[in-house]
Amino acid sequence: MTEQRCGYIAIVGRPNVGKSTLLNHLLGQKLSITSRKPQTTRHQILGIKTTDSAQMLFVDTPGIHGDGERALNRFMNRAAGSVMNGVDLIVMVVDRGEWRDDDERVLSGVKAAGVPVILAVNKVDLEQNPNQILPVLQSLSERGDFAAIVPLSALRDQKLEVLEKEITARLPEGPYLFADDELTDRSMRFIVAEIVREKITRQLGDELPYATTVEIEEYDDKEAVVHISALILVERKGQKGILIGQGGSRLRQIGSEARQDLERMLERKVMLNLWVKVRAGWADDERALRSLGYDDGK
Ligand SMILES: Nc1nc2c(ncn2[C@@H]2O[C@H](COP(=O)(O)OP(=O)(O)OP(=O)(O)O)[C@@H](O)[C@H]2O)c(=O)[nH]1
Ligand SMILES: [Mg+2]
Repeated sequence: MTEQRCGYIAIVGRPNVGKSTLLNHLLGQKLSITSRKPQTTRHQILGIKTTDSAQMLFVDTPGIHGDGERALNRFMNRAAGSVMNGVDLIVMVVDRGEWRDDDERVLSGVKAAGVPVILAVNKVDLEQNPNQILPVLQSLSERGDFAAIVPLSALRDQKLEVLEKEITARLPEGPYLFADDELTDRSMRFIVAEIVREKITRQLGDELPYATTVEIEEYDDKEAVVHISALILVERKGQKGILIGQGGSRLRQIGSEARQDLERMLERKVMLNLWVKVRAGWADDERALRSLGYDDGK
């Protein structure tokens, strides 16, 4: 019998490099929300992948970035930073296209963590000329002491098995910590709130998603139909208007897309009620953030 391995792996990187996409594609199931916009992920999310030889406990994190003025941004940076302490391995995700100051910032946090680091060079599917990849990998290898460097495409499922092999080889030997059918430690309420936020992020203009958070007021799955009420908090009255849209059309669209995802996930009919409320300053007040379920690992 082969020895079983089990350990925690932090997925870190600057915003928008594809961390959550990588997690979902490694799991073969959507767990963490994604979008074209940077700073989509706000919370740590545990995704569990169990095979015959290993249990990989992946922690997706918010993108680390230099602009930490608002309490929400500070929370997100701290949440990502604190994850790196206490994991067995780090997968640092970068975009094959460019190295930015924020990558440098991530790298210094990663080095301080003192565990092996695998560099995942993502979005290689966007490279027209395959000959361009080699020099990119060469220059990345000079930036740090990486246990392995794996060029891949999370979105197109390319070379994910190579990454998985590199990860498994570096996990400590030990018994599995979760049942083999468990996907996450997050509650369904949390996942519902995230799915609603994903639809808002994907549908609305650049500024609005950052001013928005979602709170689940009711989650009742005792009947055949799952009843869910979600409250969308925004910061200003004008934002409420944009979110609701002409005659309620925008909110209906968001609700209908979220409901379809949820019905697929739960394999049940879902009744989803969405409400919008103005709560000024929710993103600036650390106490308010904690009461909304934001956790920075402190
Ligand atoms: N072409 C291409 N696009 C990708 C790939 N991986 C991710 N993307 C896209 O990149 C964008 C950002 O992906 P996310 O997974 O949300 O990125 P993230 O690093 O989690 O971002 P934050 O949570 O905001 O830090 C989305 O539009 C993805 O579809 C890839 O391998 N190839
Ligand atoms: Mg993300």
